[in-house]
Amino acid sequence: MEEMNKTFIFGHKNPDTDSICSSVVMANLRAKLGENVEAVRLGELNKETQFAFKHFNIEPPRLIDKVQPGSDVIMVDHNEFSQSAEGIENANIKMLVDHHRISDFKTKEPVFCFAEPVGSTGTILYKLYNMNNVDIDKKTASLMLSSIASDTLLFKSPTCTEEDKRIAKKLEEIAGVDINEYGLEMLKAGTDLSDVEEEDLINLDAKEFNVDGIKFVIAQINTVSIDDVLKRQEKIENAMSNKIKEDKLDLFLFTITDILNGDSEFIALGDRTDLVDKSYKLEDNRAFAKGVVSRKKQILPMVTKNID
Ligand SMILES: [Mn+2]
Repeated sequence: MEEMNKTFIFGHKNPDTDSICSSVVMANLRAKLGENVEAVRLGELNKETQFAFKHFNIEPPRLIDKVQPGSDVIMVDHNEFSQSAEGIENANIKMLVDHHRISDFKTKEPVFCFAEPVGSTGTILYKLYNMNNVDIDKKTASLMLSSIASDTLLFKSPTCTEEDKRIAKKLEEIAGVDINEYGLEMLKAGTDLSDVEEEDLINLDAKEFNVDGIKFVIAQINTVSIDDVLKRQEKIENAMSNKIKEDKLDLFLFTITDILNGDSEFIALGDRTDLVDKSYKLEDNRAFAKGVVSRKKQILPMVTKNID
């Protein structure tokens, strides 16, 4: 019966560091406010996130695969149902904390929404702690810092705001961590993908979108060498083609992001590669995108603009 009163808190499928850290940070806050909550996750931890939790000696959340009808949930770091838990349509969504476009988000009951166009969900959570007069402990600050460092690529992403920078400074003091030093180590830990099979590589950080009946996936991986990843182009393309067939996708856009220089290389497959080609001329199914690092602020708007 206890499970029935418990609120589950989770980020998106194929979780990244911000999704995992934010569910734990939000769970800490709700627990301090006296609520029965548990942070859970909707997928495996990537290497970057594993590094963060190990570094600060924090237990990562438990894996779940679906939510039961009528169960109480809090969504963090996402709102699109196609990126959420199986059964989300029939859950009771109590709260949303997010920094993405709002799309296909529906609730049965009135809902608390905390959404801002800032660099990470961790940034919004910092403000929620303040709003509730709850002190931020060292571990919580470390997780918020990890969120900011990861999602803004250490302040290099165009999604990064002055607010993220200001809050990161405060968190550095609480956590006793130099974000530039720690953040680079964390980002680099996430780029060691040599032992990841191509089938998994394309799903590590993949998000599905539905716009005007067009179903597409934008996946992204971080690297310190685009050329290294391109050595695997053929196998990556095979995996992408299989995924396109399986999920009936119109487009699969795989993005290889150079975290040191802040550029990306696209690999695009599917019937609607024109949605990329209109902006970046594809040759051998790929194109170099200078200064492009953000899915939400650069890549997704490019695709949707080309749909119109
Ligand atoms: Mn995020």
